[in-house]
Amino acid sequence: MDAHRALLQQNDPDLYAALVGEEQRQRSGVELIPSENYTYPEVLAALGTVFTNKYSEGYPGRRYYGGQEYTDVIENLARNRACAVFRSEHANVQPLSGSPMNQAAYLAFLEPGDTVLAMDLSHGGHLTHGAPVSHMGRIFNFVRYKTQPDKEGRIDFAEVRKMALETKPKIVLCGYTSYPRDYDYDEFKKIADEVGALTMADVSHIGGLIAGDAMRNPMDYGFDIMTTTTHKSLRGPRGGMILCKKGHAQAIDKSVFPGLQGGPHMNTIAAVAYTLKEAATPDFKTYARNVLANAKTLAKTLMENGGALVTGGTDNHMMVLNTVESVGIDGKEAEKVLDEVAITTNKQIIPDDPNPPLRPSGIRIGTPAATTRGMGEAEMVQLGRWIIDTLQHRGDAGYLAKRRGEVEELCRGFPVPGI
Ligand code: DSN
Repeated sequence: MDAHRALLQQNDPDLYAALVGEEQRQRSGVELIPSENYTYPEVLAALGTVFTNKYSEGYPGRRYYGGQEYTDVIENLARNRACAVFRSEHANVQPLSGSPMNQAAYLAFLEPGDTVLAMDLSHGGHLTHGAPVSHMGRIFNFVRYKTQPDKEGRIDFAEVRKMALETKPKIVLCGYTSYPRDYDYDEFKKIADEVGALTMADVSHIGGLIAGDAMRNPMDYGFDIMTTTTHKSLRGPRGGMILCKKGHAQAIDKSVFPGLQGGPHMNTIAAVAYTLKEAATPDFKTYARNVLANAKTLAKTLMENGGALVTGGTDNHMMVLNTVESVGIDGKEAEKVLDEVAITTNKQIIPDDPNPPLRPSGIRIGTPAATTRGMGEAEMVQLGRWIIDTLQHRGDAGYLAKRRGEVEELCRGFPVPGI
């Protein structure tokens, strides 16, 4: 690695300077974007291996190019470990990332115009769950269920069932990027069974928390398909995977390749295999539990200090702070003020947000990355107070500079793995 870095430094100083700057940024600030994490040094090593040189269209034992004796080894390791960690009958580890992963899953079972029942974007769903601006939203007929403000932001399953009976979806889809609660997968399964639909869960955000047995696993509830990215709470390289029942294996594999993608990124698959080895350890279970404990403490501290959280708290790794209600500024401004003190969050729409997506009413905050650094509940109390206090002191340059110093001082006590 050191020799490779030295070459980069020598042969492309501009690129190298940006790399060093990014390392310094990641080390000196607190990463609270819920979908981000710090991966293992071994993953960084695997990503930089000669597996990046290899074309491997097809699957182990059935490739279109020669020279696959080692790529087959790593893809089988990744597939077998994924099945064990997620208690799944089949795994496809080739999706390049989250969007192609979900596209391949839909295209395995749907014809253009078919209906999918999915969660509304502003209520926590994802762009690839049929938002009108996504290509999937143009090809398939997505019908969107919402959370209920008068039920503390939870899903109203009577309403989901009514929509399913009316629209007869081929897939009932659950999964979220900004819903701070767990799901009742049994309820989704019952509704899907009643209308003869497949069940699909996109657990990208909580894949690591499921792997670490800290949250419910849709596969335990008889779900047909489960998708997850590999770089969020799972702490792996940027990628995606599809888990499914054996009966769907052929359709899923054909849909990923040759249906949607060409050559898989074998260096990423090597890194995924390593990630899943880590995910099966007792240490990873402790990590997953700590992510949730940290989120609960951070949420409680924010609320005790005047923060208004969507749904009034969290059951997972993230929370959505309504900044308009809490401190009278929109999420864009809040994100920027926190950036100034080296606390990284992201602006976030809230359910039925009256404001536009680039100037929404809140920010999203999560604990996977800070927990990877070893931060615990004491640090969460500190960060929760600092977040509200900083937002209240926006515009006070002296205050912000002092706070940035305090955040950087805190970070020095918690090294980033791999840097
Ligand atoms: N961009 C991811 C997130 O932040 O949740 C989802 O695609």
